[in-house]
Amino acid sequence: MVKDYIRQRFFPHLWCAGCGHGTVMSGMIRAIDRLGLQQNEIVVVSGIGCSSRMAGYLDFHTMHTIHGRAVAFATGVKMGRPDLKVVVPMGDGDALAIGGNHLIHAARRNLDLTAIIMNNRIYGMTGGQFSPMTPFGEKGTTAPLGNIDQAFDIVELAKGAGASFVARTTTYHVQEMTRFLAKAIEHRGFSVVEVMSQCPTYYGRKNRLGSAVDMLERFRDGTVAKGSRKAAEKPELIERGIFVEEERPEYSSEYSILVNQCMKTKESGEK
Ligand SMILES: Cc1ncc(C[n+]2csc(CCOP(=O)(O)OP(=O)(O)O)c2C)c(N)n1
Ligand code: SF4
Repeated sequence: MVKDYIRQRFFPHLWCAGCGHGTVMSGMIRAIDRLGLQQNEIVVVSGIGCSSRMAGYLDFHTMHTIHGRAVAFATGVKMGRPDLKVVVPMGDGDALAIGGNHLIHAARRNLDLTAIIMNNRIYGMTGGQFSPMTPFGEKGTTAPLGNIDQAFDIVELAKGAGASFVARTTTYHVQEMTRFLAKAIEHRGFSVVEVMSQCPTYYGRKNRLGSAVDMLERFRDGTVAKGSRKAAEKPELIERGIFVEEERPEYSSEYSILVNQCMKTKESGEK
C-alpha cells in the first residue's frame, strides 16, 4: 500500500501549501508500487533542498547527503550494490548548478540511476535565488530586475550528455508523471525525468504567477505532448514526453565484467 512507503513519524512535512514536490513524491511512490518493488530493493539518495527532503519522508533505504553531491553518493551506492534500484530526487539547483558536473558524467557513463529533477526554476529552500533553470528576464531574490542568464534545456542537456532514458512532464500531468517515473526506474541505464514543479512561495510570487492552482494551469496550457498535432502547430509550447529510451552498455555491469576479466588474468598468470 502506498501509505506503507511513507515515514509518517516525520509528518507534517516542511513543504509550503501548494508546493509541487509532494505531488512528485506521490508519483514516485505510485510508480514503485506499480513496479511491485520491495522497500528493501530501493535506495533514495538526495542532496539538500526542499525537493531533497523527500529522502526523509520515504521509507526505503535513504541517504540525505549534501547539496549538489547526490549523484556522487548514488554512484558509490550503485557501484557497491548494483542489484539495488537507486533513485535520486533533486532540485534544479542541486542537479544543474552545483551538481551539474556529476550529472553529465553519470549520464555519459550510463550508470543505472534514476535522476528525478524537480524543476521549479528557482532555489526554493534558501529563499528564491535564481537557478540555471530561471528563464531570461524572470525574477528571483538575487535577480530583482530580471535574470540575464540563459536557462538550460534539461532534456537537451541530458540527451547530449548520453542519458539513455530522458523524459519531461509536469506536476499537472500526474498520471503521465507516474508512468514516466515507472519507466525510468525500470530502465537499465541513466534515466533523467524532468518534472516541472511549482514553487508558489518564491518563483510564483516573484514573477506574479498567481496561486499554486494558477501555476498548475500554466503547466497544462504551456506544455504539449511530444509528437502531437498541437506540438507542430504551436512550437512555442514546451514538449512533454519520452525523448530517449535506448539500450546501451550500463556502467556497473561493464565494471563487473572488467573486474572478472582482471581476476581471470591474474589467476592464469597472464600479463
Ligand atoms: C555546498 C552547499 N552550498 C549551498 C548550500 C545552500 N543551499 C541549500 S539548498 C540550496 C538550493 C536549493 O534549490 P534547489 O536545489 O533547486 O531545490 P529546491 O529547494 O528548489 O527544491 C542551496 C543553494 C548548501 N546547503 N550546501
Ligand atoms: S519554498 Fe518553494 S520549493 Fe520550497 S517548499 Fe515552499 S513552495 Fe516548495
